[in-house]
Amino acid sequence: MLAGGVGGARFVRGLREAVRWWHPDAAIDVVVNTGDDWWLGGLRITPDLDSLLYTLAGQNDEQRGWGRVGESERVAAELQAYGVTPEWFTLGDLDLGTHIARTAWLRSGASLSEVVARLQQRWDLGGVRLHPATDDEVDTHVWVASDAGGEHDLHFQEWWTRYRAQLPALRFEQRGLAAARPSAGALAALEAADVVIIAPSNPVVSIGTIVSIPGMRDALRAVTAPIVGVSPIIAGAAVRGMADACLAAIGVATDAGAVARLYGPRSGVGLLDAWLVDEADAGVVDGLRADGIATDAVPLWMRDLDSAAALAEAALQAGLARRSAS
Ligand code: FO1
Repeated sequence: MLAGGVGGARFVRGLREAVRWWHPDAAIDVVVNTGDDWWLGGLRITPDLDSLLYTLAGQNDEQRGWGRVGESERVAAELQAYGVTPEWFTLGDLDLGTHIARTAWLRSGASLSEVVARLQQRWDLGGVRLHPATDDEVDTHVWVASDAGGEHDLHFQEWWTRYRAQLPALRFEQRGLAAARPSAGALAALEAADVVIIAPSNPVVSIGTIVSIPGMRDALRAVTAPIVGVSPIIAGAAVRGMADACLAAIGVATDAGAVARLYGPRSGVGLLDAWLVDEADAGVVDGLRADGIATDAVPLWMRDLDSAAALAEAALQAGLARRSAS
């Protein structure tokens, strides 16, 4: 799987359940977006990797959608009193344990992939292996208009958590992208895959960032496995997060068909062999099929573990059907 944070975490939890029930000898590798990552208070924060780690470990705060369950904020209050962290970005006490461990290992020379492997050794993720899309630092910055005319850039986290993506984004910039390369774990996972699933994550700043890493698109197009995507848009609205604000920034409609065309058919220069939309978007199916993307309309809402598992199994079956077809 390719995945971002919260949408990706729910889907992976469903996929793990589907694998437990119907494919018990299968393994799950997740290539995770690292574009949301940033340095704060001298610590390297990796939100999407942590969303997946905590969710799969059963340690996530389901209500807030990020961070640890049972969290406290004693240290955060001190950090904010010193002005080391802004009031719009909170590092909880338990969460800080993860950031301090990660930063200590990075400073001792470990790669982000090694850090992720060590972090997940502590928890039982039920057979799921997490891989940062790249071990290189590639922070997403968002360019917005300045009050006095002109434009300036914000780190993605400020745009996302301080401004809730309400400042119109002129463009996104993955800083450091040119020098980045896919992680070895990500490439190995793609090569070994029977099916590659693109999770219903943010198509611009999560999936888009993963695919924009030099070499990643070619690696994806070269896999022998079928690639099936799950729409992050249902009936013209983003399921979670602010995918609509991100799509608007790149001039793509907030529409299940438009996102499939953004990814593109693999028979062209794109990534998709198959695409799943919600039944509410059944109207886009014929057009996408005509464009070479095998599309089906299935229930896309992940309300609970069972519905997430059913969706994940539908994605697996859509992929496997393409494998026999190709
Ligand atoms: N999101 C917020 O809306 N407010 C926060 O204070 C906040 C803190 C935070 C700390 C660590 C972390 O891993 C994630 C955190 N997030 C917070 C969520 C984060 O912005 C999102 O998970 C992703 O960046 C969006 O995919």
